[in-house]
Amino acid sequence: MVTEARVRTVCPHDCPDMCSIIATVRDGRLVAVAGDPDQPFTNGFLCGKVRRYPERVHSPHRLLTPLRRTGPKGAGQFTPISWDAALTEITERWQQVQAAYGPEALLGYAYSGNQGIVNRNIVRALFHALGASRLIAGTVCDTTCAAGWTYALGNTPDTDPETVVDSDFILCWGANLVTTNVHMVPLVDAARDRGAQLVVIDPYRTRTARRADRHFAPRIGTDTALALGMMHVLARDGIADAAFIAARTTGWERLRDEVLPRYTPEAVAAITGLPAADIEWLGRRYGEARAPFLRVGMGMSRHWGGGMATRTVALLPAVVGAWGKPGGGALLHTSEAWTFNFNALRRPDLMARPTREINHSTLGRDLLELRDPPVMALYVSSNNPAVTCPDQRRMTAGLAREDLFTVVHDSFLTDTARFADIVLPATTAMESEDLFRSYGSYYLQHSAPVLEPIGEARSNLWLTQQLARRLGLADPVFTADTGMLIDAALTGAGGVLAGLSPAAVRGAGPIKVNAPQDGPPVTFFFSEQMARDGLPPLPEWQPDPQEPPAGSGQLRLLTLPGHAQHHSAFAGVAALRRRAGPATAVLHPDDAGQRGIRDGGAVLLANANGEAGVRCRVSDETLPGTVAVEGSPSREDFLCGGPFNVLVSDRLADMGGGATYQSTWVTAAPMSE
Ligand SMILES: Nc1nc2c(c(=O)[nH]1)N[C@H]1C(S)=C(S)[C@@H](COP(=O)(O)OP(=O)(O)OC[C@H]3O[C@@H](n4cnc5c(=O)[nH]c(N)nc54)[C@H](O)[C@@H]3O)O[C@H]1N2
Ligand SMILES: Nc1nc2c(c(=O)[nH]1)N[C@H]1C(S)=C(S)[C@@H](COP(=O)(O)OP(=O)(O)OC[C@H]3O[C@@H](n4cnc5c(=O)[nH]c(N)nc54)[C@H](O)[C@@H]3O)O[C@H]1N2
Ligand SMILES: [Mo]
Repeated sequence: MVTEARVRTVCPHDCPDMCSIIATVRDGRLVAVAGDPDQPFTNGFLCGKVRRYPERVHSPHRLLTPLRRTGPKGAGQFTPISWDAALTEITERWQQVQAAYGPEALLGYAYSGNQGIVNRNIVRALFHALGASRLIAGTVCDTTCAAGWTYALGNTPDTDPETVVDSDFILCWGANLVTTNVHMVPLVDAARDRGAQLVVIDPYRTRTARRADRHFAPRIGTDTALALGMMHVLARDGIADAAFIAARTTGWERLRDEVLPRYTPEAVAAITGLPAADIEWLGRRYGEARAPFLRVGMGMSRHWGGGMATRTVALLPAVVGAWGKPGGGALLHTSEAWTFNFNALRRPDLMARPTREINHSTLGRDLLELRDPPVMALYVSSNNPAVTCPDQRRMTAGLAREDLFTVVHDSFLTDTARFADIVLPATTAMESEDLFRSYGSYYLQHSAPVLEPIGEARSNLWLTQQLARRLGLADPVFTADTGMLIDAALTGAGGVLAGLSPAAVRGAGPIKVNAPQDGPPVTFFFSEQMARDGLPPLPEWQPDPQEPPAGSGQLRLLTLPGHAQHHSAFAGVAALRRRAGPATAVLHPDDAGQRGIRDGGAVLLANANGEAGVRCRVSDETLPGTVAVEGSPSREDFLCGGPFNVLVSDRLADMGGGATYQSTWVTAAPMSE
């Protein structure tokens, strides 16, 4: 007899949408997924990637058993072993490393491949208890923009995206909604049906820019100047909201008198490459809108001046008093709202003393250069640093170290797993229970497991607890079940989570929490905190001192998330891989012409860090002087060299310790095939 069930679950990926999914399971197989029509933000549809979830879950490339390395590091040669043998070997090796080098010679972490509150956070408890070095994760993504945003606005949660329907002017600043936040698009369209305008500021003509009423393409890294130019116009023309500024901001006079006079539309035009008339239009239109909604993306912060860029753009709503107006406000991410009792899962109290911290963005260098002690054992979960971290030259050399004992827990044999000594098979979120919160909306949802684990795959929670037990760790967190851990994460949680019990979330489907209505109590035009942290307290645009001089022939690299991929997490889905195509660079016709590069030809991108051989697409979607690359393809998708991050250095941004993918310059030349 055929059994079929429909189960309500959640998309676990690192994406602002956090969709509610209705999964159809037939005879123990996931056969279909659909967007939950009862969750207003998901709105009954899924993105093109997650629609293919059955192919990811049942991919022929899924890891089904633990593996032990048999060939050279990186070659991907392994033999299956039992869980018992794998766990025994790991515990013995870790104990040897710790005895010989001390506990900080071990570095273990889980990153954001699974956004579940339990499965993402519990892994930290193990490494805290072991006294291991700690990874400051997320510097590869959002720590720089988060720092800039907080300097400007404090920790107030951002505007609810569902309120955008009441806006009359939607400004998407370095945010490519159609690709990275597609469930906001119908809400933007609803506002447009009622007369709102959509304006996009992005150096690339993205899918979102193509749908916009107006698209402005400033040079990469010039947003600070552009935002100051808009403020210049607002101040000069008396459109700034004096009452709001007086009531809820600090430092306006200093900004207005010391900074803004220098950011005339003409001066800003010279920096951004936009016509002065466009800067005038942007400033005036933003100021005259009834309820402007600002959607700020993270990509615009991934360069040397990225923190200042986000900090400055985040000031705009206060200048015009947009906060609190229905339809107005600003959204970077809603993370601040989720005040879970994270420490009940992460358990920093299990550390005997605060241990060494390692920046995710410099992981490769640290694997090679750290001493006293060196990192001798590495555990990577829910992350593919051999593709997605900057400075792949060092990352590869670090992972290739013969004396480094590496364990990777993943559902697929990723580029990172190929360097592992032991690979452990991970469940997908369809095979585990968890609690999810969205970082781009205000929904919370419990997810029950939809399927039995595929093969011998196991969850992050199971693995953490097995290792803890074998290492003699007795704390109850290492025996608690998922329900108890969800309970712990909600206990004492304040803010929007206050009063929510596990019983209330389990089986309840999506829950919308109370989104903040009013915006930040204070906007800091002048920031004492920045001064204390050794940063310029007033916004100021600065040229990148490492930018090569004009005429050097180098192109600036712009790295964009893949439309048909989620970093590398869908590499096991053949149809999506075909859709993403080979690793590709987009060159402007002028740049391609000057170099004798033709559309569809092979091109070598190179700099002092490394090289990547890719297909070329010639298009004016990118600015002259900028070469755009999409997604995070695996090394095997390159004609030679790669991945893209082999071109990127591990230089850090101005604040938040973040990666600077966009502060990369390369030469481009035709390649013989
Ligand atoms: N399909 C898909 N969706 C994803 C992901 C994915 O890999 N694939 N990744 C997810 C993750 S982890 C994240 S963090 C989010 C990120 O999603 P977003 O926050 O939207 O950030 P990005 O898409 O990286 O960058 C947004 C835009 O910023 C532009 N940009 C880059 N530099 C500048 C600049 O200097 N100035 C301006 N104005 N714009 C600039 C880029 O051209 C890009 O179009 O997306 C999530 N969603
Ligand atoms: N050049 C350049 N580089 C970038 C970016 C860029 O814009 N440009 N974007 C950056 C950003 S925003 C981010 S967030 C990072 C993302 O970087 P990564 O975290 O490396 O992203 P993924 O490739 O999605 O890798 C996540 C891995 O987690 C695995 N996984 C999923 N669920 C589970 C689970 O439950 N358990 C375990 N153990 N594993 C699981 C997936 O199979 C996948 O291999 O990349 C950064 N790198
Ligand atoms: Mo990210």
